[in-house]
Amino acid sequence: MSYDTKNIRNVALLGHSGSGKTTLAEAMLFEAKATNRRGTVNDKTTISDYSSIEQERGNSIFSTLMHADWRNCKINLIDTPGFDDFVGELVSSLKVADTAIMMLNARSGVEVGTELMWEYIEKFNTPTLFVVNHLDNDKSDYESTLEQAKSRFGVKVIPVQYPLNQGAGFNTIVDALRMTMYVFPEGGGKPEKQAIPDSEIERAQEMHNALVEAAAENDEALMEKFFEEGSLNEEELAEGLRIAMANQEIFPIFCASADKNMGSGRIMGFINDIAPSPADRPDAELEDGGTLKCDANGKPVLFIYKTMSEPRVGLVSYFKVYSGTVKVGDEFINNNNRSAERLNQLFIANGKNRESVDELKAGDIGVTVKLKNSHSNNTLASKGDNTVIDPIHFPDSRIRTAVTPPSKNDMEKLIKALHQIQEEDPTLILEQSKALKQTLLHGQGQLHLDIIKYRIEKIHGVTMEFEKPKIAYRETITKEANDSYRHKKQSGGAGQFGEVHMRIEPYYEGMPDPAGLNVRKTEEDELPWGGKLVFLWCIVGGSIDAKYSNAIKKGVMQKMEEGPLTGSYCRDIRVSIFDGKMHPVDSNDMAFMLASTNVFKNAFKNAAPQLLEPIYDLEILCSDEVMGDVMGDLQTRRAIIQGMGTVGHYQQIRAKVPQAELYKYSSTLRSLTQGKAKFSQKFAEFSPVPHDLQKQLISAYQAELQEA
Ligand SMILES: Nc1nc2c(ncn2[C@@H]2O[C@H](COP(=O)(O)OP(=O)(O)OP(=O)(O)O)[C@@H](O)[C@H]2O)c(=O)[nH]1
Ligand SMILES: [Mg+2]
Repeated sequence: MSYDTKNIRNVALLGHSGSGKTTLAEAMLFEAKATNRRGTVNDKTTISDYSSIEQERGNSIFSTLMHADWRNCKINLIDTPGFDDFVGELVSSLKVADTAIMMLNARSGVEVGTELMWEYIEKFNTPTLFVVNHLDNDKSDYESTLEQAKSRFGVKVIPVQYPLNQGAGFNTIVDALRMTMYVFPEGGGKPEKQAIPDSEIERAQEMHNALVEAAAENDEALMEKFFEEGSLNEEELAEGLRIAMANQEIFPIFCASADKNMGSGRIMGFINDIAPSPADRPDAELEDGGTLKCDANGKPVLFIYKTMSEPRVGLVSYFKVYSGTVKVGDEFINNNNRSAERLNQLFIANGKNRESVDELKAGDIGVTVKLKNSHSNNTLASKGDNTVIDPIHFPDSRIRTAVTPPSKNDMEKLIKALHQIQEEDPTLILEQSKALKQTLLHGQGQLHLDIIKYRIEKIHGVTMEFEKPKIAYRETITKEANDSYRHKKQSGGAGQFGEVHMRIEPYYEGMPDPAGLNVRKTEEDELPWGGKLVFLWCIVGGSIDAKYSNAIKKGVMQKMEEGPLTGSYCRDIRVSIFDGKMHPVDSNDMAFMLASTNVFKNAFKNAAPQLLEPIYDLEILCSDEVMGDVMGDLQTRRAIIQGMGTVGHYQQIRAKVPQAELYKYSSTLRSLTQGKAKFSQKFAEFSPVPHDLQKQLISAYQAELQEA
């Protein structure tokens, strides 16, 4: 049997690390009888954190698909990792979720991870409910957590529940939607429903009224009814909340102790009653700008949001059915790479446990194995249907490292293993840098890279060392220089002769023709590594035949590719060839190329050469108390502060920082702020290296040349 679209709820669990997502998921599955044993993170027995690396660390690292039947609904639950190193898992989960549960830790309120995840919730427009967890902790503070959530996420944050006795003895939740009090037995589970005591009635009624108002606000008929009668009946209230929830007009707040299994059943009940089904969400966006309706009778289209390889099984693909009904044996075309695929098996999953099903309807999330040539972000559709779901846009990388295998012979094996991980984890970028002669990994943070190293070693059996990545400097000049060079060789047979007179100048957009020269031909090249080479042929009177101009330009290019100062790429230079000499017999392309390379090199050194370094725009979000440390640290990194501001109750710092100063920034920031800061970075521009540093870099290069 498969679930109808309207009875499916796709829910992603989000929240700062440690807020209790994995524990809540376990409690939900237990309450829904999807498991008969409630595991714990500490005992390494949860359904969600099933991989050995998650169990070793006690944190989620991958998103995990689970599901539970609750009354007439199938709730697909995706637990996500809280560490922002694994933000890729969060983004792909939000792509397919129709509701988010944002977990707040009542001991710490809105944390920096909450802020970042909220940005994604806003990007995806995901209907969201909050769960204030850890209410059984002595240090928990529901009121302040609620205040923080309201001040940060706005007036649409409205409590449905509050705890009556937070702290070690926590067992009672007042529910203002149902106007009931839930008293949990020791060990949690099914609560006893009691009348709200007189002492709490006023507070509960006030909250109830706020909910009714919020429910009425988004529907004219309900609004009218509310004005006429001053209230709504249960059904109308539910209908109003459904509309408000689907349109992100309300972000209800629930209470829980996931650890004590208190509160999870009511949350599932609310999801069942109020949260949107996939068909209640806006139509899916397509790559070509069109949209696709979530309709089980439509054409079958599925989108792979995640893949993972498993020992003995091979590739496991997690997908959402965006339209139609998919059945075992269905044939598809992968519209991203045109390869044909067949669904030989279909599953629903609870962590590592999979259960075969015959079909899945639009909106549902499922699993298949052994697809031949499909990866995350691919759309499968029937032959002749070119639908491509708008892909997941992953964030830019924030950290890089160079990697080497212990021996050169293992390089191929290492690259193969990295490629495989990259296919499963689109936030890992592998770069073979010709310029730096290094293999680079770009990722989301030190922890992200450490986990990749662990997987490479444990799963693929290849060791890998991290090395400091080199910096991709650029070279340019800051003034004009003129020079000439004669290449002449007369050993044995045919000789070689070529003489080139060259002017080089710093190039800028719209510069006038070179003074005193007669430009015959202009070639303007965008360089593959950025910047320009402008090549002017200014030979008059035939001192060099025009047929040698290509060889002369090639000679210049050779040095542009391996600059005279540090062997880095050169950029933004105008070269004018204005004189020279030929020999009727000994002149040839090779001779002119060599003459050109040499004259360029010599002129370059006299043209006040300047090294340029990559500068990154850095954006840091941190709490007040660590702001001073973050700023102090930035000062040691040649940072130029661009601006400061506040985002909620967090401080935001924007700065320009040279890439050379960002090595290991992710781990430094984490230890400097005990995880109370997050950052992102983006390449901004190349800018001049300070004089002293330039001198150091040049001598280091010279020394390297001599060693070689
Ligand atoms: N006392 C108490 N402990 C809790 C509660 N919820 C979770 N914990 C504990 O807090 C720790 C972290 O819980 P997890 O469920 O792993 O948190 P998470 O949000 O999944 O964390 P990440 O996977 O790192 O993002 C574990 O030791 C849990 O047992 C709660 O309500 N009360
Ligand atoms: Mg977890």
